[in-house]
Amino acid sequence: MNFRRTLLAACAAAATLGFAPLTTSAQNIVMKAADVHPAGYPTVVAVENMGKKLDAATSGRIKFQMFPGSVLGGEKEMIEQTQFGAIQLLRTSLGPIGPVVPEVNVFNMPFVFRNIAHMRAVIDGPIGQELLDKVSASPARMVALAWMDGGSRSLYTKKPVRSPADLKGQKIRMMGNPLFVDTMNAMGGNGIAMGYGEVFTAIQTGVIDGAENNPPSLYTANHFKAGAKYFTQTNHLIIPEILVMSKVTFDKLSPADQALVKKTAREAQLEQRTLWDKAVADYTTKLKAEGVEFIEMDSKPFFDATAPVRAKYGANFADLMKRIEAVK
Ligand code: GTR
Repeated sequence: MNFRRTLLAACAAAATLGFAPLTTSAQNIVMKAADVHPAGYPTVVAVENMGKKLDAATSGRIKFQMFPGSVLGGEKEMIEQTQFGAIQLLRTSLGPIGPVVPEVNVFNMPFVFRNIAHMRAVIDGPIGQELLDKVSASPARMVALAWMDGGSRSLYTKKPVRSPADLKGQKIRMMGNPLFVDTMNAMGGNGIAMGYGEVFTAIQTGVIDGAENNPPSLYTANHFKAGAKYFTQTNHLIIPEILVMSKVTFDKLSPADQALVKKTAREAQLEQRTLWDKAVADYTTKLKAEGVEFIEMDSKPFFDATAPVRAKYGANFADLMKRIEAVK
């Protein structure tokens, strides 16, 4: 084996084991791409396809190696790893980005979007680009490449919930961001910040009474099997997902490769949307078949109850919120 082949083999082994990205003198890069969701999930598939496109367009100089299913940690830990370059590409909810880049919290507020179509119009337009740019310009050492769809989040609990009063005394898991804990407290429950990977056992053991998420997450994370059988369609949070690259990695790319990464990321944004719509429909059917009861109710009392949260956190975003509202 000559030196170059030995080096390549060593780098490939290191990449497989989850060490630094494979970088050779010829600038070949294998980027570790990470996601909390399992293989086959819309975000995972869209990022894998983006990797295939980059591989083809660069004759193999840039490749992705996907680490799905939280194998590299929870989102909080993966955001940290992305910041110092141990993970090169991360698809995460915008929720846990909020504590790192507070400017994005405008999208993390309860009922800030009227519906999914409104959220999509906002992220596809200038405001969406402005927020991506804010992440990239922040000291967080991440380059924001694209948005993805995380649908809308609703409550799932062991006992049925139809109104804020039904949430009294119920401990509900929220993503790690004080804004979400405040949201749940305003909605009538007790918000408990916890990592996604801990939710199943916490529901099963009664540490919490429920959580909130979209149907694909409820199904693939098996939380309904832990006892959360009532899905109350509050749609209280419509939080876009975000695709970020470690700035350490991005800065090493040539301007042409950077442009290619941005272009393919944007294509992944649109591809994921189609996969997402199908996943929501499919997993809703599957959840119903598993006996999960979907409760439709008037979400206005939850909207009204969360007004103080929008007032508190929205104070920093008054103009932006008006612009978001004006988007048709
Ligand atoms: C999902 C989202 C994940 C993660 C998870 C959670 O909807 O896609 O990125 O944030 O929710 O609740 O932690």
